Amino acid sequence: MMEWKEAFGVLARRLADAVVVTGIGGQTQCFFASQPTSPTMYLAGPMGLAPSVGLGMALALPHRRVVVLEGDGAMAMALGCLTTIANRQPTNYLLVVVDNGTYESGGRNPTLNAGRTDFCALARAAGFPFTLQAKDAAALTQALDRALADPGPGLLWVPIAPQGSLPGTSPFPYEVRYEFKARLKALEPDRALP
Ligand SMILES: Cc1ncc(C[n+]2csc(CCOP(=O)(O)OP(=O)(O)O)c2C)c(N)n1
Ligand SMILES: [Mg+2]
Repeated sequence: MMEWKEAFGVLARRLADAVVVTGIGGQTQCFFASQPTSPTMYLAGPMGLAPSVGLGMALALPHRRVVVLEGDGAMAMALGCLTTIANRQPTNYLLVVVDNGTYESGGRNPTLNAGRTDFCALARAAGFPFTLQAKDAAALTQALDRALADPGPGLLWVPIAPQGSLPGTSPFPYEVRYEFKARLKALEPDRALP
């Protein structure tokens, strides 16, 4: 099974031109630790919000790929958002579900759905036009190439090994906004940002 460093290393490299939203827990910590250069909205606080925050970004920035990294536990907590995303059909939207089978950052208990939920089938049933699964680094690279080119919304399911221990550092929330804006401005110097 893929280790988090491998999976998040591929994600950080491949998502340089995308706008990224990370869900609380392993996603925010592991992506931050992988030193991405993308404009990234690192979320903290309630679980389950990242896919919906990403939907708003995708609708506001239709010319740019928006990629959401969400954990299996948080995804299971807010499954209804799949139907809203499918209903709006943002072609620039990709939802990556990082599935370590645990609430790693919440005490390492197994997720309520561990090993039994097919996230791709859920997304297809909700109305996502494509879904992919990647179990190793080569498959993840290939899947991202396709997912960043094909019209979405897409869902990419990435099973990884439980981290055992997380990097432990998240960016300060008030810094996230300024850094996000600065990086987006660097990608799009001519665009007026609010
Ligand atoms: C609504 C809500 N319930 C509980 C928590 C506490 N909590 C923070 S992260 C987390 C686990 C998240 O699990 P998952 O989405 O699978 O991410 P992982 O940490 O495994 O990468 C929990 C229980 C929270 N932040 N919000
Ligand atoms: Mg998890």
